[in-house]
Amino acid sequence: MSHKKQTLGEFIIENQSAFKYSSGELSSLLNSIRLAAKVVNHEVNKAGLVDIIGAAGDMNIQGEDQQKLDVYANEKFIQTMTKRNIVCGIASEEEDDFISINSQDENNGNKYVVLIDPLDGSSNIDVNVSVGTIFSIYRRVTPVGTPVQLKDFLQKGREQVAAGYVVYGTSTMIVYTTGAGVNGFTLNPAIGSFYLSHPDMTFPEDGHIYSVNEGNYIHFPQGIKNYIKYCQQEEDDRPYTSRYIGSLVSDFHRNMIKGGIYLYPQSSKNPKGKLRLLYECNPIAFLAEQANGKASDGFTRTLDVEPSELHERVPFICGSKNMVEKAEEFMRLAQ
Ligand code: AHM
Ligand code: MG
Repeated sequence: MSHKKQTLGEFIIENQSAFKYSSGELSSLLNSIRLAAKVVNHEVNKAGLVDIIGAAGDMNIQGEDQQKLDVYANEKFIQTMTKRNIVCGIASEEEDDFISINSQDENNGNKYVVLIDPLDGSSNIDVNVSVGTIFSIYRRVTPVGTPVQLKDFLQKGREQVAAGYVVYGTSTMIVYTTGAGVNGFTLNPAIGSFYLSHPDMTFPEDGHIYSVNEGNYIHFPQGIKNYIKYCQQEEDDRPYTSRYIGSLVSDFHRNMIKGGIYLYPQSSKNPKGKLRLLYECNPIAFLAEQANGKASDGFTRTLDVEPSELHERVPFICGSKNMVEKAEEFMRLAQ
């Protein structure tokens, strides 16, 4: 028996009324992300074929090599979102400062700001491993019709109205939340449409996978070292399985489906961790909580952290609720 699958476009429209501000603007914004995702997907898929991979020669603000596809994805998402009159500002992991849109136009009624990591895990591109796009959407806090300000972007993660990611994997998927659960849509490349393939995604409460860059082990805080040893112990349902792609979106996606924990802690090398609060941790934490999982820095809920700068980094622990709570317990005990 076959039945018609719902497309992402249909799903966005049907669920528009459940959104608390109940306007078509957020739907239109999600649709523009859907469109840019398809364009970027097309380019990512060709990465091995055309001369588009490799460092573009620029350094981003974090001092890392930018890959050409990062630049491409950054441009595509910014262009696509700017074209519709919904977004008043965009901050990107690849841009030093935020971009103000239509700031000279007093009649500009745009209410939303978007923070985006256009191509996360891009060091994986030249070895044909999955990468992702992560996005986070807020209502601006300054008056509509005025130029957007830094404080519109420096909101706590719990103020997000929507967040999601695109994973360019064996299949390309968009997974997002508007605060009413998490749904996943898979691209049918033959038709060019995303179909609802993973309705109501939830983390199993417990899991057997831990994802961490163990090469940094000696630099980790004692609580994390103890938790990793706990994962490896032969007791009860342990040892757990270690799985680390080094691409946050892919590691998170797998853990949400199978049950697991992702850790990028602070270390003596990176005292604040590596991941960015606004572009990576907050959107992923919002998705995690909406999927019955948890996210923290080991002590504080990620969504409650007060941001102080655009490119701020934080330690990040995220995944199945019981596993995150166990890791937090180890952090407390080692204090
Ligand atoms: P990026 O935004 O520069 O791509 O860095 C973020 C990525 C995450 O996707 C991934 O989980 C992490 O960096 C991997 O870092 P490491 O190689 O230090 O383990
Ligand atoms: Mg990133």
